[in-house]
Amino acid sequence: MKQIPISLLTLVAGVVITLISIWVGQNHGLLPEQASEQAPLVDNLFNTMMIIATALFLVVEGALVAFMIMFRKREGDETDGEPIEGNLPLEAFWTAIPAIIVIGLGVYSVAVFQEMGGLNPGDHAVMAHGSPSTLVAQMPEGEPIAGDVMPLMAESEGTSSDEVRPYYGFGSPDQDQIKPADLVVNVTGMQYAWLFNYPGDNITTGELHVPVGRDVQLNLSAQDVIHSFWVPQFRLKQDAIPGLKTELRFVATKPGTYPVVCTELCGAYHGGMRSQVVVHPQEEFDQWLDENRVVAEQPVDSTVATNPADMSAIEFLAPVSQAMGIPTDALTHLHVAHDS
Ligand SMILES: [Cu+2]
Repeated sequence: MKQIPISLLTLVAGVVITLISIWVGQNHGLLPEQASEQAPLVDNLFNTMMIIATALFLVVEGALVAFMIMFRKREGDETDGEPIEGNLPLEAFWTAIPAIIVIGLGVYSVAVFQEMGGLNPGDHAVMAHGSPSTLVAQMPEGEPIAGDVMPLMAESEGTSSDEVRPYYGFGSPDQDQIKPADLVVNVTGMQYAWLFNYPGDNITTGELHVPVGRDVQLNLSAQDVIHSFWVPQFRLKQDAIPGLKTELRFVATKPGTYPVVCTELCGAYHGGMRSQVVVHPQEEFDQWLDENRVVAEQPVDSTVATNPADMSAIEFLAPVSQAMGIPTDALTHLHVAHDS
């Protein structure tokens, strides 16, 4: 052991730690599957941080264990320890290394953020003229959901679609060639549900359906408090804020069903504010659109459920009792007996 120079040991340890760290960084298995074009950008950043964290852990814990063994109390040694105090080069070294790592990761994460369009708020507010996103303000007046759910959005929209509005976009894959998205969906967060509206097709659903491989733009708004739209498999998250329009763009890469989670503590039942995003192959998505267009075209009266709380017991039970062969008189009796 004494014959091997310490610098050589350090070199070997450095190489081994580097190899282990790189392996751990690629094989940690902590992330869910990647299902969007944006996911690899986030994962590469996360993996880089895992590599650095593993290396730091091994160096710090390794030094601790190695020094415990190397400088342990030998048998018969009753002398005091050496009075070592301060080492400026060493302190400068262990301050500089973390500083460089933190600055490097900061620059890298901003680069990822920019690549996803996070640093370009307002850019395509002007470009939106004539694109599907301007349809947001043009939802039919008579459509029951639109009027109730998006009053703030309608206000901020104004009359001209050319004006630059505060508009926070995220996830737009190509900021240099801003083009309208293939599919625009209006997403409304409310306590405690997500509502998805397809403005072009007059469809409103409780779960998001999108085609695979297409550029999807979500226009987010909130009805009551701040919510946050998150799909872990897409690695994308965007706040839904009352009075402010936000946007999330993504390209889903894998057909499947993924969870939509609200990540802003928005009230008592926040934990239940979950939905799904279903990524379809294109033909299947077209079929889904067709089926739901048919439903949307039904008269409003027949599709909207009545609220049983507004009905008397007789009104509520009458259709059922007829089907079961119970005379209506019996119901009247029940009603009176209940009231007295
Ligand atoms: Cu919420």
